[in-house]
Amino acid sequence: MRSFDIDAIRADFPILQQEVKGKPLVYLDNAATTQKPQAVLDALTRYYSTINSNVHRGAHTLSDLATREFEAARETVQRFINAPGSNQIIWTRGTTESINLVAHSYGRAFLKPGDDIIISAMEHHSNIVPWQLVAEQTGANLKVIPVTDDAELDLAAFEALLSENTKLVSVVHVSNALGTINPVKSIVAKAHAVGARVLLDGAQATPHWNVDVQDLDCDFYAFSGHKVYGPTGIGVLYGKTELLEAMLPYQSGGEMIEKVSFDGTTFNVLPYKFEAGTPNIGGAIGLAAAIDYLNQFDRQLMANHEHQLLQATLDRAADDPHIRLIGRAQSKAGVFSFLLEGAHPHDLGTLLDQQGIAVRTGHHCAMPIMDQFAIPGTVRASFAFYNTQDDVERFFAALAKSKTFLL
Ligand code: C6P
Repeated sequence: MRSFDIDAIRADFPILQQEVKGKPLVYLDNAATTQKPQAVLDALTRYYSTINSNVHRGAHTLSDLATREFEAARETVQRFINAPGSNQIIWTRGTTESINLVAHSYGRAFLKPGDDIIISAMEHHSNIVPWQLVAEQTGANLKVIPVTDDAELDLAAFEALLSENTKLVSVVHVSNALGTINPVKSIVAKAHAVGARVLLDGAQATPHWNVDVQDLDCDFYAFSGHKVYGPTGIGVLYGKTELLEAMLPYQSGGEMIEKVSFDGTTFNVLPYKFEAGTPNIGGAIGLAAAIDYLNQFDRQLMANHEHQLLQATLDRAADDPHIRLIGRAQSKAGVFSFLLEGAHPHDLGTLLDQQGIAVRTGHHCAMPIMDQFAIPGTVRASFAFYNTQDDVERFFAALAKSKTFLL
């Protein structure tokens, strides 16, 4: 196991060494996407420069090598989230596609008029819109767990929404806009008690700690490779075997079939039934390299480090009467979402960028929760384990300078 040496860690990330606008980069947009360690870049280069070929198809050596690495990557992901079987790991393009797969193949097939789907008011659009479409197409009702002023799920209201009509609950593990860590294990247990299935959107949880899908007992779990230090364009859907078996394919074409004739087609076994077409082979191998990179460290130490950065930020912000913090949950991941009173988030984001500070501004694809707080959006600084106390200092120095222009 490698020690948590922040200088050595930062040296692993080439992009962090550069300057932006003539200033050393302070990258605080990790909730949007994380940077990639050299190990991931090397894995992609090695794949494309030595074994690139299509998987499960060729009769030649390279295809065999690519297939082995591709399937080994699936097993790496299986261990990463402690899934019982690697055939429960379905490659997708990302969290968005994973949720759409469940909405399409489970929602449209199994929901009917009068059934209830429950989501929450703090969902990302990718966990709202697919369910709105499913509700329209099936006649099911879409119900929403309210969020308190402290940015926590109203669990009493959730329990009141649950009934024998509840067939599916789909909630975010960690909110990208607020940082709230939701008590998903108890949400799963309560939903199961009424016979409902549960999908968890893990896009913002997997970057921070080791998720255990068996411990959570969720029915589906979705996450994106690019948020866990892997490449873009690769993601994961985990599902319980009996559900995946019962579901029809999401897309159709090559790979997902067993036999095709004009009398009819039979489908391939799991997970290939859900993987039509040539998959993102390099992306899967790159994601496995990212997980191997993370596994070199004690992830608890990484999480502690991120938490210290968040706490230092919140402490500094508490002393500033101009800062309005959005997201005051007790249990919070490394997301600092705020408004500078009197300033539009985009203006502040631009001024920070000019000082080499990368943050995200806007509604963060979570318009309903912005509406609830009656704001157009926020400025969001989000932490990864390679950020430092110095990044926090430089963020606040840049904020102070921006205030001289804006206030
Ligand atoms: N949030 C953010 O800046 P994709 O784009 O498919 O990899 O992930 C979608 C998604 C789903 N759920 C949550 C909780 C998310 O945070 C995201 C992506 C990014 O917050 C881009 S909008």
